[in-house]
Amino acid sequence: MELSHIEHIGIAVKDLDKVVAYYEKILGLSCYAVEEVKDQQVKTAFFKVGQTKIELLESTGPEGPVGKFIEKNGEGVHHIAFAVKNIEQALREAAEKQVQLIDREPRRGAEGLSIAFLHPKSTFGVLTELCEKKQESEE
Ligand code: CMX
Repeated sequence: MELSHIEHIGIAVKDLDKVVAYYEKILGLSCYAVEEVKDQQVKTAFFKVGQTKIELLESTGPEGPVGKFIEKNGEGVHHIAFAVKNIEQALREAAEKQVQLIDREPRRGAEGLSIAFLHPKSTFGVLTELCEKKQESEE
């Protein structure tokens, strides 16, 4: 699988506004986008640190993946997302190597990226996201 960089780190938070204020006022970053991803029951806020982004995730429903995560673990690092050259190929390779896929096919995530998750039970406890920025014409 060809990974180019860490695309983002996802962090589960209880109160998006409060945490955005921390990243802006203490760490000196600037939030450049806030977006709700309805099918994932999350509201997200993005920051750039070099080539990598920080994605803050506030749950919009207790049964969503972030709501369940916070209920069990509290706030903290939720997932790591790697940029891949070819997401379909990367998923095929992972499946061939017996990695459990959460998404068998890529789907559209925040910022219009093509994304898919690997199950933390087969990635040594780290929920892993693969992302590819498709050209408009490829979608
Ligand atoms: N990191 C590590 N382990 C995790 C985890 C995470 N983020 N989320 C859940 N788990 C573990 C749980 O601790 C639990 O472990 P045990 O069986 O040892 O108790 C196990 O996975 C099952 O967890 P669960 O709470 O019962 O939840 P589900 O099985 O219903 O769902 C998962 C788990 C990973 C399949 C689900 O959270 C998922 O599909 N995640 C991918 C989508 C997602 O996270 N979307 C939010 C971000 C969207 C975005 O970035 O835009």
